Amino acid sequence: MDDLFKELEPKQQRLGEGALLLRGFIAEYAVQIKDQLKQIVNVAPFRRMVTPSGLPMSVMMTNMGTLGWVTDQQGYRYSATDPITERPWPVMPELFYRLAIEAAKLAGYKGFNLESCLINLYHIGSKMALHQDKDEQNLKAPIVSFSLGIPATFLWGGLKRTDKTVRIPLWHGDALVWGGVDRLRFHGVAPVQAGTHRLFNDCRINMTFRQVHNSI
Ligand code: MD3
Ligand code: FE
Repeated sequence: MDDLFKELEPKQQRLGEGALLLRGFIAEYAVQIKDQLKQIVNVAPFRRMVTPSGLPMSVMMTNMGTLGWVTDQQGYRYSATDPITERPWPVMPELFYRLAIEAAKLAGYKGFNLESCLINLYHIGSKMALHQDKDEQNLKAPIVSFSLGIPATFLWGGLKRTDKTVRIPLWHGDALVWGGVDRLRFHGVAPVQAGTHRLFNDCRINMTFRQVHNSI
């Protein structure tokens, strides 16, 4: 869809019973978010992780919060420390915490006990293969995602890998919340097309906010 028409789209789009797309939800905070991200990546730099089969991912990653998602030849897991620095991941700034909880609330999820944020950095051509997010112990809590920078097409699949996928554009400032019956949908990101953004140049950043453990 052409960028010229995006203001004609509804601000809230229900993608499924448990999934809500909030167009432009974080747009007004983009400058603050960029400043905070700069400080995060000074402590925990973006790096290319390898999948359990040893292949480097095209997306670069880092984390903030009490737990971070990591992958290496040992497998996928959550870790309280950054394997590069062997120090705890940077504390999640208040702004991110507040915005993610607010987005979850708007989508109908209360009591979201936010523990982790995975930060993905896409360059032109970076992509994410179809997968399910199932490394969390708690599959009842929702996941909140924020998109920044150049747009991407995300692939919204079904509960089986072979189910057809719907292509949905994600623009700078969009938030997406999914949980409930939509929590285990297969999803991915198509190779990012060339573009430029006034704040993020030729990059796309996606942050996913997660509750890993069950609440007590
Ligand atoms: C979940 N990130 O980090 S987030 C991931 O844009 C991840 O970086 C993508 O998948 C990114 O694990 C997508 C948005 C998203 C979209 C559709 C979904 C997450 C979804 C459908 C079901 C479950
Ligand atoms: Fe995912």
